[in-house]
Amino acid sequence: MSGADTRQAAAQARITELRAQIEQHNYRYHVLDDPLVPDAEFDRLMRELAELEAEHPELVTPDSPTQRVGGAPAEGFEEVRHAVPMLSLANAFSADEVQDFDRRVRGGLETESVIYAAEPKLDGVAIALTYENGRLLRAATRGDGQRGENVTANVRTIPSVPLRLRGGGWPHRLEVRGEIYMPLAGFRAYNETASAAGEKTLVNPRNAAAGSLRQLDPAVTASRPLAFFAYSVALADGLADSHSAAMKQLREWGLPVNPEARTVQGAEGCLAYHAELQRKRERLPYEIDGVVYKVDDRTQQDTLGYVSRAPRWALAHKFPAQEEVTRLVSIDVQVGRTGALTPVARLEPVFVGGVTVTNATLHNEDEIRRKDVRAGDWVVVRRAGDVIPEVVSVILERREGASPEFVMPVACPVCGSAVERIEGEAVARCSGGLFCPAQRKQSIRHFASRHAMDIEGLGDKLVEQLVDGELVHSVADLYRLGVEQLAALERMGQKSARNLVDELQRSKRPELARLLYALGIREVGEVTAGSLARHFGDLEALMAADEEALTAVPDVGPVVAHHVHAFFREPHNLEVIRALQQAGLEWQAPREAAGPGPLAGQTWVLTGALSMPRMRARSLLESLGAKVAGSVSRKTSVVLAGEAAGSKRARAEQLGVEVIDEEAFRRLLAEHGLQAD
Ligand code: 9MJ
Repeated sequence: MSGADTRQAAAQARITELRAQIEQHNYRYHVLDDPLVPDAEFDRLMRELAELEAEHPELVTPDSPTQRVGGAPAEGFEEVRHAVPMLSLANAFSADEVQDFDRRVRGGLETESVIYAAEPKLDGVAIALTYENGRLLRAATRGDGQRGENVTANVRTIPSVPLRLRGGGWPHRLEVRGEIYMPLAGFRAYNETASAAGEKTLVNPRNAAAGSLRQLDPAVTASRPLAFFAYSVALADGLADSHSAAMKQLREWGLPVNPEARTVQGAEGCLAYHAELQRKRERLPYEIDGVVYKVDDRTQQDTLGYVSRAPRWALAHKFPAQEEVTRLVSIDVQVGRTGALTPVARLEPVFVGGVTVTNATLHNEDEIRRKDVRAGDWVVVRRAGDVIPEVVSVILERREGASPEFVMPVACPVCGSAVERIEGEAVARCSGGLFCPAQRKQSIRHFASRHAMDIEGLGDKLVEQLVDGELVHSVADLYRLGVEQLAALERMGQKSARNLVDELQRSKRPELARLLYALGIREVGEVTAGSLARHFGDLEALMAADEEALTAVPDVGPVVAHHVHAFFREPHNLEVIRALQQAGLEWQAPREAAGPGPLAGQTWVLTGALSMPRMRARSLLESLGAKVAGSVSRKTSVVLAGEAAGSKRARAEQLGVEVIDEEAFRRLLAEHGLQAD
């Protein structure tokens, strides 16, 4: 063999090895969600392969991982006829409809109970992938179900779509169907970069996926963060005798399958799954608009067959829509705890996100301008999960004669004080401070709230009466309220008055961090309150600190330092603190100041979805003396793994680091007298 031949043979061997390694890493990352190596190592392998292929262009093959983006922009998309039509799904919106479906299925099969495969319903673009001898040959959109478009060049750029199947035993021709979608993190990151560069942003993840696939230049598609989940197999006689087994097989061949998929029994199992996914919805890394149930057994599917263009054996059970259209009656202005004026849309009642909504936030004046929202407009209202409903956009086509533009009032609508808007800030504020009854009411509500002083029984209506009736001017006055005084108020009886006075008594020994949070200092949330309490140990030291001393506290920057400093220079605030002391409040020094916490010396890592905010888990751990780190190493003491924990959990298990779930974490907190919620 000549020297050149030997070099080429060596290059070929290394190329084969690199491709296999890269494919393995892709599989671990996209299918198993459990990467073996850091991104940098993966990038290094890709670079080495690209360099070798550049030196030996004759060794490049179309299914090499370097060849995802290829060719010049196309003129248009060629039409593709689907050998097996791509069907749509029948929809259901209620439990009754799901029960009807199950009844029809059982009737059709003459059986008592049916096993269903249940999976999330992604809202993206349906796609058919054809593999021939394990190689991706073609990708086609659904189109009208009979004919779609050939978007192979674009789909090849999606990293989670394998160009070659893993393992073996696949049929000569395999057609896999599934959904192309844009994960939320990618959608947000893309928009952040685009908007910083002054480029057009993507409207929502669904449109983004559809628009990205319809690009004539595959390089543009490649720049969009798309992903793929497989959810059915066409043309696969004898592949597997159930849907769930077919999905398992696809996963082994390297196709990503949704990890939330389950098999369930009967309508009851379906409905429980629906409820579970609805709870999980906000924590999933992609948008879903419902769940899909499919009769799992293939023979049973064939028995049931099809009606018009949908299978009788499948049902899409949609979640309540998160966006609806209604009429905006008027725009009011609400005053918050810190005096922030928030424009609020009063709406004609509309059922959205599972509840009737009559008010939605418009955020601030600039947002109203940007969206050009006017009284009388038809607007799109969004309510997602527990998030406050908001006005997303105006349907300008439906505007009949425009109302005047909204202007922020120059005087506070509640107390009449001047409204100020600092240059460069989006928020306008009432300058009335605690003179303003609205600010007073909100600060009392905040003081009593669960994560602050946790005073039960001090609801909105009661606070309203206390402030309007001049019984309470500041939070300190709460501690002077007597049972008889409270019992005389509307909707209060002796018993609830007594309970509230007891609650107030009980709240007189708060931890310093809770009290700091309860005082409602601007920009001081629970975590910052915890840091301040630990750093200074007592209130007097904190009150005496200058801005420089404050910025020495972990997590405290100049803005927070400024607000904290200003708060303790305001005579009214000092008066309230003295009055609280006179009323008998004694705050407790933070645990660390009293000695090292029970978890001192431990390093914890949080991963996966927890039912409490991450920050809360973190501050609870810190209050017990633990440190919280971002990545798992041999030095990690414990990994707290929430739902859908992925690579960090795997790494911990690999290193033999203790992994606990949320339930165990809550038990540990309880042992140390802490409550998570
Ligand atoms: C979505 N969109 O997530 C199906 N789908 O099955 C799932 N769509 C489907 N299955 C047969 N999970 C036709 C459509």
